[in-house]
Amino acid sequence: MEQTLLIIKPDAVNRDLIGEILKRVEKDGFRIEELKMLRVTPEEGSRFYQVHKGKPFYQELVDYISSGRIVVTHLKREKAVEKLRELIGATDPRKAEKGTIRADFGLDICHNSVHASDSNENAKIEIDFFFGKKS
Ligand code: FUP
Repeated sequence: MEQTLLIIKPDAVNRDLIGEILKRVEKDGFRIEELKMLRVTPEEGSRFYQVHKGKPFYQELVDYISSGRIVVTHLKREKAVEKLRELIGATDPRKAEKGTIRADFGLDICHNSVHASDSNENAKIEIDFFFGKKS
């Protein structure tokens, strides 16, 4: 079974969308393996998004992810990475396919409600980042 990481970002937590988003994820066949709510520091946010360092939106992204509480979930499913990317839709909510989480709830390209790992390699790194290394 493949694994991936989903983050429900501050805009969605602040608009009481945790239940709605997790319902969609579970209905799509994902098993929630681990889950927690937390707030990252700017330093943790900058480490999490270090692949984007140097890009014009980097500082806004780091400020945003550390601006409020997030819900982090470790998920399992067949083809988990690919299936979760499909379920959340494109990065920019205006370009995301109808019925996806970002199309339905995202506010703009920065405040786009959710994050999902984009590869198996990054899923492992991101799950380790939030839930600690698994043997
Ligand atoms: P995604 O994998 O769909 O989350 O998208 P990226 O890894 O390309 O981008 C990570 C985050 O950076 C996005 F969720 C939002 C932010 N971003 C911007 O704010 N502006 C951009 O032009 C691209 C990304």
